Amino acid sequence: MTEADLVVTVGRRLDFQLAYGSPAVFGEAKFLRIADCASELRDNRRGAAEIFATPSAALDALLEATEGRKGAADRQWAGAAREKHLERANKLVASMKSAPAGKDGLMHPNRLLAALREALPSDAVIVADGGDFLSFARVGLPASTYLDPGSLGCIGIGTPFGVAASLALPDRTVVVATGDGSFGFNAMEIDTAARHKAPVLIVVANNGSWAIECARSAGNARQGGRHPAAVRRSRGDGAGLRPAWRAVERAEDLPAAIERALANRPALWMCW
Ligand SMILES: Cc1ncc(C[n+]2csc(CCOP(=O)(O)OP(=O)(O)O)c2C)c(N)n1
Ligand SMILES: [Mg+2]
Repeated sequence: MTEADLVVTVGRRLDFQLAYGSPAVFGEAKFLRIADCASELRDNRRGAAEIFATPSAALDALLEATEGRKGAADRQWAGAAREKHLERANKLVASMKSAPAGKDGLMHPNRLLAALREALPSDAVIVADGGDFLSFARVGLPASTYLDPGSLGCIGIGTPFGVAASLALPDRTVVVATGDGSFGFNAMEIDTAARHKAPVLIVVANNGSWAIECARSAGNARQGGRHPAAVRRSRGDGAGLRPAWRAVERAEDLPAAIERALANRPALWMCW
C-alpha cells in the first residue's frame, strides 16, 4: 500500500481497515473513487477523480474507454508484491496449525481457525464476530462470502447474521466464528435458529473475557486514565446454554467435533 501510485476504491469506504486512506499508509498515491452513494465516494480522503455511478457501469465504461490501449502496468513490481503476499499467507497457514497454547494452557485461536479451514467446503459462508478473535478470524479464515461487524465495528451481529444467512442460502454451509463476548450480545438468537430450523453452526472462542477491551483499558490505566469495566472475569462454562452446546477443550479433538457439529445443525459449539 505504501508503494501504490494509484488506488481505486470501488463501492468501498476508506474505513479503519484501510487506515482511512491515511497518507501514513498510502503516501502520495492518487485515489480514483467509484461508488453509487456519497459515503463511499468522498469519505476521509478525496479522490483525484470521483465517479458517482453504479460500480459495474463505471467499470464497463472504463474498459470501453481504454480499449485498444496497451497496458503499462509494472508487472515485475506487481508480481513481487503478489509473491510476498503468498509467501506470508502460506507461512501463516502453516504456523496456525501448530500455534502453541498460551501460558494459561488454553488453546490458541489459530488452532480453532486452522481446524475450521480444513473442515469447511470452499464455498462456505463465514460470519466472523468478536474483538481479538475477530482480528484473528479476519486474517485466518478467508471466505468467498464473508460478513463481519463492518466499518462501524458493531459486535453481536454474528449469530443473527448467521441465522439469516443460513436461511437465505440453504445450500451453503454457514458458520459463525465468534468471541464469547460478542456471542453474549445476541445469544438468545439460538432460540430463533432452533425455531426456524436454521442450519447454522456457531463456534464460540471462549476466553472468558472481552479480551480486546482488557488490553484497551490496561493501556488507559498505564496513561493515568480510568480502568473501566472490562476487567478479565472468570471464564464461564456456558452452563445456562448446556442443552444447546458442545464443548471442545483440546485442539486434537477439533476435527471430529467440527464434523459432528456440521452434521447436526443448528449447532452451538464452545471452544477453550
Ligand atoms: C455494539 C458494540 N458494543 C461494544 C463494542 C466494543 N467492543 C469491541 S470488542 C468487544 C468485546 C469482544 O469480546 P469477545 O467477543 O469475547 O472477543 P475477544 O476480544 O475476547 O476475542 C467490545 C465490548 C462494540 N464494538 N460494539
Ligand atoms: Mg472473548
